[in-house]
Amino acid sequence: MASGGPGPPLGERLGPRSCSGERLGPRSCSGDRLAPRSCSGDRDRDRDRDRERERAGTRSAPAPGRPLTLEREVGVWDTVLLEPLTEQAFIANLHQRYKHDQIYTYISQVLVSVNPYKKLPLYSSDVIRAYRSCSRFELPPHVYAVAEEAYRAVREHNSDQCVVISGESGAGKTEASKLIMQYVAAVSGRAKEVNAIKGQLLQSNPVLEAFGNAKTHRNDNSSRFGKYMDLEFDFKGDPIGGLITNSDLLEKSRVTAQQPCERNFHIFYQLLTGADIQLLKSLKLQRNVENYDILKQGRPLQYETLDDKRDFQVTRRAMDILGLTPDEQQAILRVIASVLKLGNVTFSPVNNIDGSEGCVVDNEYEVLGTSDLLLVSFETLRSALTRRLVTALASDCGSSVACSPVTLPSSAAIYTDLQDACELLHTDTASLQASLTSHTLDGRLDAVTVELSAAEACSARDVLARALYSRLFAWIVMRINETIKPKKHAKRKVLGVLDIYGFEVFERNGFEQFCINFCNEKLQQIFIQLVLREEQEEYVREGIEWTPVDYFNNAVICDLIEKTNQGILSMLDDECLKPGHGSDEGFLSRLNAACSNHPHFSVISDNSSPAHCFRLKHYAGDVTYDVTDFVKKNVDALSRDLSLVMYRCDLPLMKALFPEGNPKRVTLRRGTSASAQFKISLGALMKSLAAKQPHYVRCVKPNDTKVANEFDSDLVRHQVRYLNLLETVRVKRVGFAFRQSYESFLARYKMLSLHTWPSWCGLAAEGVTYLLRDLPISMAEYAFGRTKLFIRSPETVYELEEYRRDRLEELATLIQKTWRGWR
Ligand code: AOV
Ligand code: MG
Repeated sequence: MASGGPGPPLGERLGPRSCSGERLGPRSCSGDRLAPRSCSGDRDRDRDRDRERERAGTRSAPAPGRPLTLEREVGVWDTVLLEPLTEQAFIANLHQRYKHDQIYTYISQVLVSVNPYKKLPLYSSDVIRAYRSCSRFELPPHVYAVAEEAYRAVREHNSDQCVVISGESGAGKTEASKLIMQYVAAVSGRAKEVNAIKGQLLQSNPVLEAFGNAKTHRNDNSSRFGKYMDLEFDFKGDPIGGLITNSDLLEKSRVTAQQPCERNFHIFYQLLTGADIQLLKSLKLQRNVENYDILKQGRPLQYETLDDKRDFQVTRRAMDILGLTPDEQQAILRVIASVLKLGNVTFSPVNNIDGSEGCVVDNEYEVLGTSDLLLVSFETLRSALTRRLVTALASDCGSSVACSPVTLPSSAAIYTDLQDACELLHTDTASLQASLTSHTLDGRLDAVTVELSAAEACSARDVLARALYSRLFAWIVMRINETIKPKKHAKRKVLGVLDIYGFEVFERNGFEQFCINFCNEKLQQIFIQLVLREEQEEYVREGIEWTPVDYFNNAVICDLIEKTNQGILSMLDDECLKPGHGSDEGFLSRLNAACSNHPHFSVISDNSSPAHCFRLKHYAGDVTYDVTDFVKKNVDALSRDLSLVMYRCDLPLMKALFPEGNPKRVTLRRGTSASAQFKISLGALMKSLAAKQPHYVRCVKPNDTKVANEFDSDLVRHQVRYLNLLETVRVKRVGFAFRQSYESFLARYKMLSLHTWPSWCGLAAEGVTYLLRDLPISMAEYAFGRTKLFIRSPETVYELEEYRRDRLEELATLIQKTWRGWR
């Protein structure tokens, strides 16, 4: 196949386009239109001058109204132009720019963002205006430019887009995703109805952060769920609604356990600190955070960077804007309060009559003693007390002292957390107490009740608390979706924004880190597939001259984790299917036996780590996982008894949270395991991303201490390596910005040449050759593949679009004139 020529020297080229090859939006900064064959020579010269200045680290004069902060750029904006291209030079360039608060740098269409850990004057409405009116390469790199490009493609080319934001925990993904949403909200339509929709889309963030974010070691506002949000637009480019996919990816184990220096989800602290006394009273809560076991495992409980009191007001306001009624909000807070209360319930072992170990809810200890004293059965007394029917007891008591008010426990003394939880959920204490301390085993013919040990009851309590919280979170997402879903049934296009929890390594890494890091492996895989692999494969397929770029493909790690029947997740599920759900030790020995020879798996046999661990060599580094509780967390099964009790609660919300508790829907089938559900959700997410044209933001964390103005080169080097940034530069600097089949190209631009206008009857590739010859575009700018035309720089595409627009205007004027002449 013919090639468009050898191409300009590397330093002369502007970064090419993202991976999938769809069109990029045109428009010049000044708004001037260019006629074909007229001033393109001047434009080329201007562009070359700009590129020269850019390489030297200076810029052309800012456009009128362009904010001063954008003027003095340092280093190289687009590392495709970096010479020499070495890892050291790449990092030095990021560092130099970071020192001058220039946190954004391009690798062609990929944006690299270094977390500044301080407020920068980069996000004003002036800056938004500047990016609104200029094309990507006319202003310094910015997350707004990525947002603009994606939004423009939705609006002008009617194609679905997504922005994939990745990077490790604390690197700035969530902030970037919010900036993208803010940008789109600022530049899209302003009609009253549209503004209301935009308000709701933006207000979903504070609610989701309150319920889905928490303070961790690495980030004081760490997302503990994977969020993918589709913003939906009508044909004019006005937002008409959205859809949030939460994909069962909430780190629900945090509800009942947190590591030192970490906290539970923000909403708990917000509620206790920010609610007024009446609200607290109605929820049976006290203000003191210390009173709740599930909130005080991590310590300290308050942090300067978090203003729980203020944030509670923000959350409440956002819920109002999202149309959650006062009753719905009260129900949500009742569930939150019930989780807090449930977390305080403890159990003590007792011996059952048959000698086996059972347990009682701790306060019942007192009841047990009292029942002896009153010569009344424990069950009768407990049932009377929990139903507050103390006076009705008298007739049942065998002891004459029973009627004495001194010996009868006052209702205050037996006022337990369990009872509070039940009152909050509108259920009776006896049923919940029974289903926490015993378990019904369903045989084919009859059911047997088995008493649980104190440890088993604690576990049932935790499973219930996690189920309450995670199902509430899913319900809130569903409820927000109900509000933001497009009201019109018009044809719509979407811009998706993916902000998922980042890769993390702690001193102790459990099931949660394993899931989070697997999720990041999958995201890395999508990046590799679309940016590094497919792009290169396409050049080979199309016969374009090409020097392959090597990179590490993490598919091997994804396989190790998710391969059907042989992957780590399958082995975990197999272990959980064993009678009694198997054990962590059983799971580890399966793993060690099956994976010991895998290059990314290490059996831990030395003394450096505990024996119940295995190590994975992830794309982003080695992580040692402790298998303790893997099995339990994977099963995470809520007993049928608890589901039934929850479904029967009189709080209407509970029917929606525990539909499987409906006696009519009772099934003996095992539920899907946590890891299997996670895998399914991830698969769906990846499929949805792959169906859209992606834009990438790669976030980099400059230091581990979360402070401004500190650039730890070693830490950055590590991220540059695993994010494949240098490989991306290599692929992009010899690549092409744009590719399109000859047929589509001809259909769009045929009016630009008299050879092809109004129609072309020959081979499409031939028509394109004539068309390009008639345009003032350098041959070095394009190459002919087998089925597609490849164009090197986005600017050429912008120019083509401008030519097309001018030509269409000319044709429209001509038609009008002719029409008038006829009349
Ligand atoms: P993450 O989303 O990548 O971590 P965040 O977006 O929450 O990280 O950023 C962490 C913190 O860094 C924020 O709370 C801000 O204080 C600061 N930050 C990030 N980006 C900017 C910016 N552009 N300007 C100013 N400060 C910023 V995690 O959710 O933990 O993976 O699971
Ligand atoms: Mg985040």
